Amino acid sequence: MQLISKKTVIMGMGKTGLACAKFLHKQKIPVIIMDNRASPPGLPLLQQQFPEITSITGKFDSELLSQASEIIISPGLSKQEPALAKAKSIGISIISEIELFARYVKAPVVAITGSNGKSTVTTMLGEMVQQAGWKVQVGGNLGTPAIELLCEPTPDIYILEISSFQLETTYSLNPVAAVVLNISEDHMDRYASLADYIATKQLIYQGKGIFIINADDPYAINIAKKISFSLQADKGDFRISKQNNELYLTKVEKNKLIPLLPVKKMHLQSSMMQANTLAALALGYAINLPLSAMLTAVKQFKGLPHRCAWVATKRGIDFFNDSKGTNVGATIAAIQGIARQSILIAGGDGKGADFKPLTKVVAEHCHAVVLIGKDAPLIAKILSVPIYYANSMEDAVIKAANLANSGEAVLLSPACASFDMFDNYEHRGKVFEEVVKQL
Ligand code: UMA
Ligand code: ADP
Repeated sequence: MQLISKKTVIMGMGKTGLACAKFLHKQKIPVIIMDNRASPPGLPLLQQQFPEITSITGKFDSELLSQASEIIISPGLSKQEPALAKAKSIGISIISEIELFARYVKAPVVAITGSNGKSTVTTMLGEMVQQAGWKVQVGGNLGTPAIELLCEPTPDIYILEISSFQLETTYSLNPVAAVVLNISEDHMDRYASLADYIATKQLIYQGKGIFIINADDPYAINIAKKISFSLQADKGDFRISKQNNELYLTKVEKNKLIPLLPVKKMHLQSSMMQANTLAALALGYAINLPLSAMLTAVKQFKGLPHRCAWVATKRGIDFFNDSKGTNVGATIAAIQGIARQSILIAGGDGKGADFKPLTKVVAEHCHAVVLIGKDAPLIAKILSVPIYYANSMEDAVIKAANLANSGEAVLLSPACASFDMFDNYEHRGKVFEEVVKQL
């Protein structure tokens, strides 16, 4: 294709690509959008709303990419994408949608990343900000693309969940506060090594803001101007301490412990929720939110669907939906959080993960595991408890329900992505819940 004048090329016609096209079109910046899938999900809407925007499907046009003024790449695509080689070799700028957002944003931004807990902390902090009476826009990897938030009236602050995929090509976000919540292996089909994945996550610590560090995380970097959080009683600016035999969310000021709220006042009290809450408090403190508003939001927070969510009790067995448990670290946290004998339903697309860290925790808490999906055989290899295979979610739930005893739990926490059997993790969680309700 011959370009008349240089244009911005958007790669990907999913949520991100569509939102970028819409935003740049509004700014009267000429764009072309391409996707190597024959029928990408955003195509019908694009053709309906913006018939004048050129769209190319079924392939990436390298020639056209090498004539672009700039390339905006969707998070599902890596900048190592072979079609980009020529454009890269001649120095064409390749940016994420978050970088585009950073160029236009007119209010402070809080940026949240980590392997697990991002959506929970992003949502909880959003509720704290609202509780304080500030205007807030919440989005990013959570669901609504950041660039779409710029089409709304400017708030007092933006709270963004940001994935490692988005960070790869983000350079000037300059958040007022940022956190890497934790690191556990994920997306090993995209990164050359764990070190590469960690380095990408740590790109969130860019600019002049206040950085929040998880003092319990062995991979947390040591940087100046930081606020730390920890589940231990002896470290962290925000930590868990024991007062009169009761656990408290605690703040440390000038070496003095200031108990903020008993953990038992939280709806969800697992250690992962304690860590997420401390992180949200540290972020809120960094942006000067009043403590009372933050604690009211903590008390009201009921958790998000598909994250260790109780579904039903049938024949004395509790069923939990943790479909968002898409990596090994999340599944370990879910098994420990349920804290009783369970039948685990796991499996799907493991994204190149090493499942070995599951062996011990499963042996301690699960007397059987039901496996589904593409990487079921890989998970089976590392387990020491009896294994049952299922070829559908219905089959898995029925098998798990038959294996569980009254007083135990059935936990769907796949440690894998869902795309081999379902549209996404929400679809997987909904199917699980429907089958459970029909038992
Ligand atoms: N794809 C192609 N060809 C293309 C473009 C995309 O095959 O030309 C494929 C990708 O490989 C991917 C899928 O299409 O499998 C979707 O990719 P996308 O970049 O178009 O995705 P969007 O619809 O724009 O959604 C993205 C995030 N998706 C990914 O990072 C894969 C959404 O996070 C996010 O909510 C949305 O932007 C708004 O910011 C989802 C996710 O799974 C929930 N994120 C990963 C995670 O949380 O672990 C990082
Ligand atoms: P993310 O957006 O990072 O995927 P979510 O808040 O959606 O995080 O939670 C995803 C999964 O990770 C949940 O299913 C839950 O079991 C697990 N999880 C949540 N918070 C933590 C944490 N702090 N540490 C480990 N696992 C967690």
